[in-house]
Amino acid sequence: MKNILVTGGAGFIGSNFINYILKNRDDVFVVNLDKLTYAGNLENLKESENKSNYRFIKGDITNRELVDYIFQKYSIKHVINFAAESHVDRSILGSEVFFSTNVIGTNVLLEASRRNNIEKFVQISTDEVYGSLGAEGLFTEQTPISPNSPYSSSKAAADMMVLSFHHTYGLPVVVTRCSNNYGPYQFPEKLIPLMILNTLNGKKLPVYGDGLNVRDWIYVIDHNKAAELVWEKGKVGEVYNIGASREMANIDIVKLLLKNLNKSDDLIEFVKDRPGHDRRYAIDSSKIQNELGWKPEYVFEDAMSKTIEWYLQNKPWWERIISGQYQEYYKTLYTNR
Ligand code: NAD
Ligand code: TDX
Repeated sequence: MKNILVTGGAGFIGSNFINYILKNRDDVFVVNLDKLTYAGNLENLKESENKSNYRFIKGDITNRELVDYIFQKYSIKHVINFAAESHVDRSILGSEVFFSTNVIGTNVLLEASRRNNIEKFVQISTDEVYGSLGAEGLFTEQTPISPNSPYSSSKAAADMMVLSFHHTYGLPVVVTRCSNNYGPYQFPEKLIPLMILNTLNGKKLPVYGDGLNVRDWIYVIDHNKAAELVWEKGKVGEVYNIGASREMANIDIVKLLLKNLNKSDDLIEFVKDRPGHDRRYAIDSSKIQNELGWKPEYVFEDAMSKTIEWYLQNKPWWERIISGQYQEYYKTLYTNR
């Protein structure tokens, strides 16, 4: 059995990771440590919550005593750190919690990992640490770190710290830097679910600036399969970029969603730009493809249709987010046991 601590496993990517790994393998024991911030939703994990090789612990990765207790109680030998404050717009409104969770929290996990002789520490980072591209070029692992937002600078600081723990202490770490994800269970503050829900609710779709900022989109399961591979096969001390080579301007994503939902472009409203808005992200993922044999499996058009369909079929899931009821699910779940 591999005892893994998955942090932030009630968020979008972490919950998809846990559901995916528990469905596909029986050699893992997963402890999910999540603070259940506004972005954490235990309803994402309904298919996993009763499995015997899964435990949920509500708690903060900055809590040293709790983290130490978990490492010891569950003999943790692997850490996959998804926990983060993840929304750029929120980091612009207030950065403190981004540095607390993304930097201090990661430090707490690294120190506990060091004390407990772990076998692998996977830091789930982001392409945003590289800053912004012009019209040409791709981010490689050699691209200088040049973050532009409080969010991306907190993630960049964490990356540097994680790599330094390998250099200094020989801690077996790996860092992944993935592009923009889409799929089920994404919190409706991010572009794709926000635009789907606004369309379904007859609201305007706020496109920042000229709508020509470009993001490189990947289906969440492709990201999670890459993370699993990097965890098991990634060379310690290394960084792996993850991306599916599907660049799209924001306005084209929004128009695609409207077309799929049979609604007119009149719902689009151009609004004031995000301060410091990065213009373009695009990933060169040849390192993970050549060295670890990963490649994206999902075709963008199919996975995007599937994602839209998921939001259409799972209205109660997002209605409970809008009403705030999703935050009560934790109590229901744990008082019934
Ligand atoms: P998310 O905001 O949906 O989920 C984050 C989770 O972390 C939530 O469940 C939240 O409750 C938990 N959390 C926050 N602070 C915590 C703390 N102090 N202690 C314990 N748990 C805490 O984020 P996401 O989109 O799933 O992203 C997951 C990771 O992937 C992040 O590290 C993010 O930087 C990275 N990433 C995201 C994307 C993307 O497109 N969403 C792309 C590349 C990398
Ligand atoms: O209402 C909106 N209107 C709009 O035009 C929102 C929410 C976003 N946008 C634009 C801003 C970006 O150019 O859409 C693009 C995507 O925005 P987000 O969904 O906020 O994602 P982004 O800022 O690109 O960051 C995401 O990808 C990298 C994740 O939130 C990060 O956690 C990840 O590291």
